[in-house]
Amino acid sequence: MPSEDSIQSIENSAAQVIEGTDSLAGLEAVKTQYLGKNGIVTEQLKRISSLPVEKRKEFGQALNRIKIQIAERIQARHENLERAFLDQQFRDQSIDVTLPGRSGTLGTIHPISRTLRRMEQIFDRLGFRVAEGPEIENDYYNFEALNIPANHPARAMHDTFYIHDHGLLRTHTSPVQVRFMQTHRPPIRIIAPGKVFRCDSDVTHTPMFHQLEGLSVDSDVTFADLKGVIIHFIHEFFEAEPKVRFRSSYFPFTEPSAEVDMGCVFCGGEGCRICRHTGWIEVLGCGMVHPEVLKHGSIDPDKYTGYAFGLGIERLTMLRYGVRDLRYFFNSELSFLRQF
Ligand code: 2NM
Repeated sequence: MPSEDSIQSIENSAAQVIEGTDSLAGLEAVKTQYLGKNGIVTEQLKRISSLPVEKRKEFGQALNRIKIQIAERIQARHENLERAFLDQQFRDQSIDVTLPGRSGTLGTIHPISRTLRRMEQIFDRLGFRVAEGPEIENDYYNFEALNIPANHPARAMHDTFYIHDHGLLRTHTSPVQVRFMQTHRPPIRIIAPGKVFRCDSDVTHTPMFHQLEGLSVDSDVTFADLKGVIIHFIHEFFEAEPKVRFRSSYFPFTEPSAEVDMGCVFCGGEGCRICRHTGWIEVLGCGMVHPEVLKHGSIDPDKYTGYAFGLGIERLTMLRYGVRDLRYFFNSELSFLRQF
C-alpha cells in the first residue's frame, strides 16, 4: 500500500518538473503526464478501490490534496510563463519614440529647367508668351520656310538627324515660330523654348540640347527694340550690368543679323580662361526677320517687321552658374544636380 512518503514524492517530483518547464506547450504536456486520464495521480486514484476500507479515506484525501497542489502549481507556472512571454514580446516590438526620424530624399530642379524658368519669367514680364511645337519636324518648317533652301551651305552646319524622306529632328526651335506666324496675326510676341537635335558629339556638343528663341512681329518693330530687349534680358539674367555689344553676322533667316557678346562676368573684361582672353563672351544670335521668312509665315513684309533671337540654354546655364563642363547636365551625377 502506498505510503504518505510515496505520495509526497509524487508531489515533489511534479514540483521539480513544473519549475523546470519553460514553455506553455511543455507545461500542457506535464499537466497530462500527472493529471490526465492515464496520468500518474489518476493512476493512483484508480487504485483506491483495491485498498482496505480503513485506509481508503486517508489515502484518497492525501491524493486529492496533492492533485490540487499540482494543479495550482501548474496554474501559477502558466501565469508566470505567459507574463514572461508577453514581457519579451513587448521588449521585442517596442518602438523608441526618441529616435530621430528618417527623412525622405527630396528631388531638385534640374539646372536646365531652372534656367528655363528664369528665362520664361524675364520674358513674361516683357510680354512674351511661350509657344511650343513638335520635335519631329519636316524639311519645309525646319529649313525651307526659314530661307535655307536645299544645297544651301547652312544645311551642312546643322548636322541634321533625318528620320525618313522628309521627317527630321528639329535642329532649332524656329519651326515653332513659323507655325505660330501661320496661325496668328500680329502683334506677335513669343518665345519658343525646347529640345533641339544635331548630329554632333564632343566635349562641347551633345546631340540633344536646349534652345530658346524669341520672336516679335508688329507694324513698327525695329532693331532698336531688339537691342533694348536683349540688353535688358542679359542684365536680368546675370543679375549684373556687363557691357553688351552687337557684332555684325549672318543667318539665312534674318537680315541684318548680329551676334551678341557681353563683357566677361568672370574677369570683368580683363581677359581670362573663360573668355579666352578676349574680355568678351558670346551670348546669343539675333536679327530682323528676313522678308522671305515673314512671307512663309503668311505675314505681309510690306506691312510688318519683326526681330528674332536664339540662344543655347546649356551655354547660358554654364555661364550663369559657373559650370565648367557641358557633360554634367547629362550624366545624372547627383552630387552635381543637388547643388541646384
Ligand atoms: C537665331 C538667330 C537669329 C530666329 C529666327 C526665327 C524665325 F523663325 F522667326 F525666323 N526664329 N529664331 C533666329 C534668328 C535664331 O539663333 C541663333
